[in-house]
Amino acid sequence: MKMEVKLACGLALVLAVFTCLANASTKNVCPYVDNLVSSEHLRFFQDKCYSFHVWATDYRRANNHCINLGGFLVTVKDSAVNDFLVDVMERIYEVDTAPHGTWIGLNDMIDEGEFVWSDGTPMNYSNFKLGQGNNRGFFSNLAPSKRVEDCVAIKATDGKWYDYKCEKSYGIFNVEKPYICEHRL
Ligand SMILES: [Ca+2]
Repeated sequence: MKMEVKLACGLALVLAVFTCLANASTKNVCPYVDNLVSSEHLRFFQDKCYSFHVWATDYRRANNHCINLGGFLVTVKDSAVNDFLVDVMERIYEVDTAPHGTWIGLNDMIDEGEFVWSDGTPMNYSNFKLGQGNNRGFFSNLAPSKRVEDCVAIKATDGKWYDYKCEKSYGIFNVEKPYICEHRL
């Protein structure tokens, strides 16, 4: 073998090792999350991992589960993430299992009308359905205090956001929803 060929081979090997090390340090692998239906429910996108949970519960329980898994309810900071979530939801959620949306980590529990994400950041990108986020529920005959809607869900059918009551109370349905956790690597 000629010296030039040996050098070229050696250089290629060094580059391969460096490429391998660089990929390993990128850590584009989702953490292990128990109780998922299948690996399809754990997806990597950009620099984050997302776990899609099909079991329906209220907002606080959903967020607490995400925190217990080392993450929090998903933040949707731009349309690329919104599109990604809808794409996965269309594949893994039957329409009948999430007709009233899937919890995302957005709420205005502390200050009405001031929506904040579960990581504490303010809402700079919004994708509410026209007229949603208005704190008013379907049951407009209820007393104002019972109409409060402070937690937000996304629907796979249109990719839009809707505000709902965070927890179940008398006369209120559909507050138990599937949810998506975000895991920063
Ligand atoms: Ca509200």
